[in-house]
Amino acid sequence: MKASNVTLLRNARVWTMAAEAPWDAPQECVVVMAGGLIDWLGPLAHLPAAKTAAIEHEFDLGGRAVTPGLIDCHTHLIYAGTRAAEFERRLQGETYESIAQSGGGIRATVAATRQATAASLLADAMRRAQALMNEGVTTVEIKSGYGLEEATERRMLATARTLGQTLPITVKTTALAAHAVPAEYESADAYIDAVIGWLGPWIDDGLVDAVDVFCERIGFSARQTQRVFEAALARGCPVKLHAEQLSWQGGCELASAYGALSCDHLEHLSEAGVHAMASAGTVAVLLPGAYYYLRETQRPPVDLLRRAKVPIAIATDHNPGSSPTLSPLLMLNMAATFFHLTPAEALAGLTCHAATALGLRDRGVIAEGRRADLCVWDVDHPRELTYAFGVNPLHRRVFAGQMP
Ligand code: DI6
Ligand code: FE
Repeated sequence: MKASNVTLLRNARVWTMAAEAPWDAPQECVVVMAGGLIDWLGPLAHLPAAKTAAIEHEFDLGGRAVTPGLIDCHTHLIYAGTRAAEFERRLQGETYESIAQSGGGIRATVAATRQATAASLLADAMRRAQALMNEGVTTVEIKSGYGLEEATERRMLATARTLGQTLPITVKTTALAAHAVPAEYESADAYIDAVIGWLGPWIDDGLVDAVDVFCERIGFSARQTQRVFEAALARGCPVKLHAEQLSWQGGCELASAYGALSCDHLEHLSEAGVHAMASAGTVAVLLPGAYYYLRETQRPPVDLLRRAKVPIAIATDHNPGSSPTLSPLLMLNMAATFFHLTPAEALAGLTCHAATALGLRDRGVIAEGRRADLCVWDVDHPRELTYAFGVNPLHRRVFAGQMP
């Protein structure tokens, strides 16, 4: 096989997810992939003879639906242990916040993760990543945040990098050392001082693609968030924020002022926050799994986001405490049922807008020159991906032009 690996996909019904592309009618076409990119897209009759001559492999997709590969732009995939017992406590009436305040929650996962070896963290994370890939994920963001000490945070970031080098999936890493205050620090401010000291070397060592903070009354204040953002941006590293999940903290206004890639969760987002995000081009990442699992009742202000033309992404937020799901397809359904996204908006949220939330311009839509990361689905129309739940119609996942 030549390095360019020129492959023709025939009989494809393509939803490119480009902004202007029609939702109701697909593009009936062929796709040429070369060197891991989309080389050409259009009706077979228009395929230039020179392209035809270069084709090395051909696949007939039998009229199946093709979309961009799914992008899960917010996960906490690397951790040890489970919080199933904590789930039982919540079923008995304890709240997520009260469990966190009594030393459980994030801190329980931190204790388990500090004990774990890099090999076991990698093995667990590979199983979880494989589950995402089985539903069509080709790019995943992975956050640190269960170490809360230099060595373990670094181990999480390095494990995420290794995962991306081991499996056929792109991994974007996010340093979320400011996830909770570890017990050994007297104050949140003292811990933030330490985090700021760690960030520089991690960024210099190529371990970090973005920096995140849990801005919440059980996390860090807007002022503390600002200090972390300034340290990250001073090193040229983009920022994103866990914002307005359990309470309003003004995190979105702050994050937008710093040009954040995304603000995530957003159940308590204010109208001023929506406008700040719109002006900054910050993506709203909605996480219906956490909303469902914590039995939240306040929905993110989807109408305001729509009207202000803030791009809306959705993600699994996979984590052991508030969203232990590995199903991006279920998130499509929940984004529609809970947040009233249309199926087209939900799928855009797992493809083109998720790419923007990660600062990636080379994927998320199907177009010439973009990465050939694709999903081939056994459905007539991709609205069926949102309509059904507990169903996986993935036929093939194409990663960088490689057919499985
Ligand atoms: N928001 C969340 O939903 C997760 N982290 C965060 O900042 C929950 C993390 C956990 O409970 O382990
Ligand atoms: Fe999260």
